[in-house]
Amino acid sequence: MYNFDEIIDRRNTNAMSTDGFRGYIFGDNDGSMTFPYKDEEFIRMWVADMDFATPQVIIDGIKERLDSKIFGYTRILSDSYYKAFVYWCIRRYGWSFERKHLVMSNGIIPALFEFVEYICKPDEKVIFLTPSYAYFKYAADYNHREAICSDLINEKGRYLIDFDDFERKAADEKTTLFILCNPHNPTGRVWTEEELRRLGDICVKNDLWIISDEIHCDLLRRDQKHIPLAKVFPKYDKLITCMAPSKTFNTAGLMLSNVIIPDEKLREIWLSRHYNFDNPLSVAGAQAAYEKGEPWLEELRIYLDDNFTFTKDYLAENLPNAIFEISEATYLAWINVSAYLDKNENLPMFFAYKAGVLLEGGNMFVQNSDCYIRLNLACPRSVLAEGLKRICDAINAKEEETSESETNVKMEV
Ligand code: LCS
Repeated sequence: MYNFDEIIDRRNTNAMSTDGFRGYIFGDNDGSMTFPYKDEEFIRMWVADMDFATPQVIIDGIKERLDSKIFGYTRILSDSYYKAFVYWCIRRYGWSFERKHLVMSNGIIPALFEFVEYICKPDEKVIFLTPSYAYFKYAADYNHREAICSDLINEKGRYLIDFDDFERKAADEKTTLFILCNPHNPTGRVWTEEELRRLGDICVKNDLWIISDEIHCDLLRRDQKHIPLAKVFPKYDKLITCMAPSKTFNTAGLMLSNVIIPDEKLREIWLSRHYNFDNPLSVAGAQAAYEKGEPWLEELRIYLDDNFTFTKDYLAENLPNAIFEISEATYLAWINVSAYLDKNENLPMFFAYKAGVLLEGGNMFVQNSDCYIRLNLACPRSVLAEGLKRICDAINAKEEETSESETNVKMEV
């Protein structure tokens, strides 16, 4: 019913994906870097938004709001947004929360930056699991709090939590905040109830605050089930949940995220210090998404599942020594290319120059991520096919070069 194969030109819309990659990936803020590809020739598999059209029901919701003609200061004051979102959570996750616990933010990242300041004293530390979405670390860095990493263990492509390591680090009395990515970016893990319970028990025992960043929770493979951490620990008030329509419905630019703060004191700090206004178009779009976006989402998930299968098959045939398991959640593929590329290789640079593909990888994910590339699969299949072909061709060409030069050296000897 929905056309996920449609190619939509995003240039001239100020899209990060098409026009912002130089600064974000390569730190090239004045556009002086040159590549063997024109900007429009790149296959873009980097920033975590989608190349699919936002569902029409959202666009219609925004249009309807446009018709009311005035866009003055706005804050979610009526019950209707809460109802739309809480019913979404009840339907999909069997979980609900009180209306007064819900506050809004112009994004989860700005909320993380604020929470680290509100929660941690200057000498206190923030812990998270690595590899990690780098902004977890930036939230600590920005506030001059120490970041503590607990490396996940990779068991043949499936990531597991090193509970002994996590427990030891959580027991440090200066560690006061755990930021959990549930489900996990970049590995794509959907944490099981048992894993969540073990993690949560360690936090409760050590009296840690927890932020459960659940921004990817709607984007699961179809055989998976998301469990909000707050559903497992309904009585633990030091647990903040973040969710958003932005990843789910491709509306990151509308900048509206849900933050659920059960603790009254922290909520009061938030309400007194946060800039508590919302964009009226974003509110209209988000409400329409939660009320009417589900059929679109279910079709999207089928398309994404197929993109993952396509990727798995393509890599098995063309890059057999890459280690890759289909992500349980997100539209992001996390691939180990250590059989082909050296740990000192700058991966985004290699693939931009040699393949004309924009991707993220290596130390962009804090640590425990050497030789990994992350591919955004939320694109039409024809684009995905071209991106994978270019990636595999670039690696295989490098392999041939290396073996040729090895043969030459042997012959010279
Ligand atoms: N939290 C996680 C775990 C994310 O992956 C992202 C976006 C955000 C928060 C951003 O939330 P916002 O402030 O937009 O509400 N992830 C991105 C990524 O991996 N690449 O580009 C964006």
